[in-house]
Amino acid sequence: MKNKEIAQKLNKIARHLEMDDVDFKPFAYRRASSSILNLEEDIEKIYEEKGRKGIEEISGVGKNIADKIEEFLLTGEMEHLKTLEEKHPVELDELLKVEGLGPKSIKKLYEKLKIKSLEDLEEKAKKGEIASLDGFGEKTEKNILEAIEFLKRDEGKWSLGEVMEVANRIFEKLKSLEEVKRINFAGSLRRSKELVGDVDILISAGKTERVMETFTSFENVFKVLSKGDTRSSVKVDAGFGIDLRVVKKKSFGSALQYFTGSKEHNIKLRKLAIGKGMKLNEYGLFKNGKKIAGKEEEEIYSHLGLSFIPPELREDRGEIEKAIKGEDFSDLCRPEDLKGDLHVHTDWTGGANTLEEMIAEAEKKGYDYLGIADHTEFLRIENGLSKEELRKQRKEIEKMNSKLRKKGSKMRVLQGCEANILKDGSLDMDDETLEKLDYVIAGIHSSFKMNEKDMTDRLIKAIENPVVDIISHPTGRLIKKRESLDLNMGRVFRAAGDRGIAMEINSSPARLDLSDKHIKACVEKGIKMVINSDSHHKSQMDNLSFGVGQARRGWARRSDIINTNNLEDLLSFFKEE
Ligand code: DGT
Ligand code: CA
Ligand code: CA
Repeated sequence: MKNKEIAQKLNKIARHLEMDDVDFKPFAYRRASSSILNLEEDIEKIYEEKGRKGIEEISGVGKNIADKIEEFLLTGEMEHLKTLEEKHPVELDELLKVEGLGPKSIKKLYEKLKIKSLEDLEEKAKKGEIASLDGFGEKTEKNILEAIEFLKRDEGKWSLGEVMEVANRIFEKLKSLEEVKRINFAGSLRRSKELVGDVDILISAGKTERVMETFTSFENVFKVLSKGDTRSSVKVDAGFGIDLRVVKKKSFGSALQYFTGSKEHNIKLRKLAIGKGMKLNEYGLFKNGKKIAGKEEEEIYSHLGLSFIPPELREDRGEIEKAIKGEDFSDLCRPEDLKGDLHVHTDWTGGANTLEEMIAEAEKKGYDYLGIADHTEFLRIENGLSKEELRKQRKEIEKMNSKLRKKGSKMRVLQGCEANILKDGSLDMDDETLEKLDYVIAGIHSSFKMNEKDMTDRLIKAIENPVVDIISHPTGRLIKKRESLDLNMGRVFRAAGDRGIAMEINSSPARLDLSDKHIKACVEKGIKMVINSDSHHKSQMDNLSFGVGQARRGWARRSDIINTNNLEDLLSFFKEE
């Protein structure tokens, strides 16, 4: 399937055209790229069956872009992109990772200072050469250096968004093999850590030859680091590693426990075993030299006198002490507990899909409700809605609801919005308009650099605004890209607790905001949260599972999360606080 590769190439063309300050075309390339990325059919197959016409029928693909796609399908090359890359010989992907740098500034840095790579950038910034460039200045130079430091901090770590797709595909492939009796993710991935060093997969299998062969020859494997009977390691083209271990069926549970980690959790657990005159390792739990557990993970915990500890909690953050006392963790929030999503965008603003398409997707998921939360006025780049447009959208949503009612669907569509918290803490929409909505989300989308006191005051002013029900992505961090806003979270949470509003757990793998630690703080303070996808495309509605993972890591129970409620209770939450 070449869809992804083509989408990436078109996106690259868009960036290069932006470097040259070309109008409109970048937008067209980007739209075509995203529509191909989200295409369900294989584009090669479309071309085979319907030829050139089939390509032009893809939404967002005009004649000009169809030329490029056809050329690539026939020759494996895209001449236009090559020419652009020769014109701007910079490591664009790398440089774009630097928060604050866009295609145009990258071009300028190349033309004026011959900066091609991150190393060049750091070197010139340290020498103070960037500050003296027209349009950059000392502040920008300082920000660039900070952004580079931030990138280095997370070097060698991968976000769940970066690994999950390939990890899942290889997992499914292995699972489909006849020899594979049991299979599980282990390591930090199973614990749903926001950043992972590598992916660990554990298997029990009859014969291992074909299992290892399938693993090391998987299409995304870029390099085989080691290959053996019980363990193999590879690196995939996206850059991260995958470890596969094969163990005996009778010790699958203890191996899963061991290889899930964390190391700190395991060390404490082993000590506990020793204290009880037992021995714990990846082969099993032993007493007086006799194996008393090993086949199932649950047995390990129960034989140690503990309640079962879900993987997401295994970080030695007090979970073992609680489990000794018999704490029941079975009501931690699960994906299937969510009855709806309250933060999705449509093509009325920055989203890719229509209202109808988003609703159809939510219905398919069996939701009780879907909350539309498009941007409001201020966000021009996302085409934020005006008062009048919000009113018009309301009418559309009412129409949709009566349609749903007519066909007997239980689902209801709510109208919210994602208002912007301006620099002074006020919102970019009047109260009267906001009060007419079912609920209001407010979030910070601009002026990210403010000192702690001002930034905290700003957010608290929004929290204390009576029309606000939810604060979206409260800390504003972007994983591996942008540091959190400078906030005093203690003060923020106190204000949220006093007003009784909900803090968002934004499930976008680029955000995961609140983070697990902040979620735990909210749980301890009794602050309610909402797990939202912030979808800009219908396929992103699946991202809720990432948010659930973080919620579980933060010890959040079903009752801490407002979108586990049915519609009636949810609406009364919005009325109450
Ligand atoms: P990562 O990959 O850095 O995100 O973190 P993990 O937790 O996935 O670590 P990894 O892949 O090195 O090893 C997977 C698990 O195997 C780890 O969570 C616990 C277990 N493990 C590996 N090496 C050791 C060790 O030396 N001692 C102990 N107690 N456990 C280990
Ligand atoms: Ca790992
Ligand atoms: Ca590993």
